[in-house]
Amino acid sequence: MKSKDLSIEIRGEQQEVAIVRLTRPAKRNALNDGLVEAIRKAFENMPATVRAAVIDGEGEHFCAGLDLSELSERDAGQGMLHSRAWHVALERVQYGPVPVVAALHGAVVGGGLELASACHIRVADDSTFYALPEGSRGIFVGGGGSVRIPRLIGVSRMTDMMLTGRVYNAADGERIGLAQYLVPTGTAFDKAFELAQRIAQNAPLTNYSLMHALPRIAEQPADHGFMTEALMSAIAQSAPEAKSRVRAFLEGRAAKVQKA
Ligand code: 1HE
Repeated sequence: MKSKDLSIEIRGEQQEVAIVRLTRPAKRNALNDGLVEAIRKAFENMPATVRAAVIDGEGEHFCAGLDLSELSERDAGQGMLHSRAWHVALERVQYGPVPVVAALHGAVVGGGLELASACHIRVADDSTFYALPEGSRGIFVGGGGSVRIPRLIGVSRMTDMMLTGRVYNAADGERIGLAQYLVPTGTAFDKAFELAQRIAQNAPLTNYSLMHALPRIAEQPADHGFMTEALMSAIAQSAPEAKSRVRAFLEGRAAKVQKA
């Protein structure tokens, strides 16, 4: 399946991985309304056979953020609705059908960082840099960045990025928590795909609980969180797949945890 600015490729036989690629390199994968809608539809219409996804960007940069050429046309009400449309699309990424691994390189800026923050794992190569140029452009984040980015790096670092235009390089980005993996230039997609293939082998209920229950539990007061955890834990372990995986370990048929 291919639209002008977004391509979707499904790889694998049984536990499939979807590769969702921004294909607007001439504009550094800047996200216009059509592209935001295409991302939403990609996750709403993901085939049931897909178990994990990778998002990456064609060309030298992952994503230059909001398409600024569309910004000047909006009044306040339209601006609010535009931001809400981003919220819906990125909510479909974060709370969609499958875990999503972002493969980052080059610019991951503005709305590009908001998109990356909605993914479950971020793999960055050495060419990656992160910024929130909204601060210098006289605007504010609108794609969920003020909710998701502080959860990765804290309010003070995000405030600094927006107040001063601070740009984090790939190594510092990994150090502060913008990415979980740092790999050599040109290898982010390969690493992200390898991780997605691994994730696709998990029991679907395990992936579901990590995507949908864990972030909500983390937001709950401890007392509520313990209760939700107990419920999720009971549901996950009751699945036939959980029972057969535990039995495989006890019978010596499953891999041991290896020392890192
Ligand atoms: C764009 C955009 C864009 C590039 N909207 N057209 N984001 C920003 O403020 C980042 C703006 N972009 C940049 O700082 C740079 O383009 C990059 C560092 C990402 C890449 O630099 P470079 O030298 O590789 O490319 P370029 O020459 O700057 O751009 C190539 C073309 O892409 C050029 O168009 P052309 O017709 O002259 O070839 C650029 O105008 C175009 N382009 N970025 C529109 N962002 C939900 S709210 C989110 C709010 C935000 O995201 S605000 C932050 C926006």
